[in-house]
Amino acid sequence: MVVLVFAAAALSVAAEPANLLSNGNFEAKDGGSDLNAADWMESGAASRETWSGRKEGEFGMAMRCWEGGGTGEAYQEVKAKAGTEYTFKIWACRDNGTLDGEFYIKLAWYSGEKLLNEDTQKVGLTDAWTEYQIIAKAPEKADKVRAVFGSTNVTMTGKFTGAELTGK
Ligand SMILES: [Ca+2]
Ligand SMILES: [Ca+2]
Repeated sequence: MVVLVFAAAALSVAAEPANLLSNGNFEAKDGGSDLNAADWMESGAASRETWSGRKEGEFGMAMRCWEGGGTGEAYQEVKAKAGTEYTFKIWACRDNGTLDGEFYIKLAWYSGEKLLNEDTQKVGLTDAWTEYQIIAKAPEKADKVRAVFGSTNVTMTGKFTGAELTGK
């Protein structure tokens, strides 16, 4: 017992919880199109763009104001455990100017293919890169979580990268 406690303490400095998402930085593309990120599902305004990363030449996921009426979404699904608290973090910013519409991040809980519940947080992006997060507990019967971010009728393009989902 003493040995176990000691080992846990020694590890605690380095033991960041693992990121459950793959390709959270959107640097890998899916098949032939640069606009399509590996491991993520995109719709509407969402597009993988080289101008959407935090640094010049790095990819991120854009929610483009000129496509899909500024409404779009990207998500990735992973296994979840009921009762576990999950934190979904993502870096984001938007083009400068007057914004109509909304950006959001969301955790959607599933039992198999059945949607149980959604925890959604609006994020008021600015033109400075900022890390946003939502923390929510997986409800009873949940066995899958969908980490989602998106836009609804936005008039300014949003940029997202550095997605991370952890559970504890
Ligand atoms: Ca990136
Ligand atoms: Ca994709």
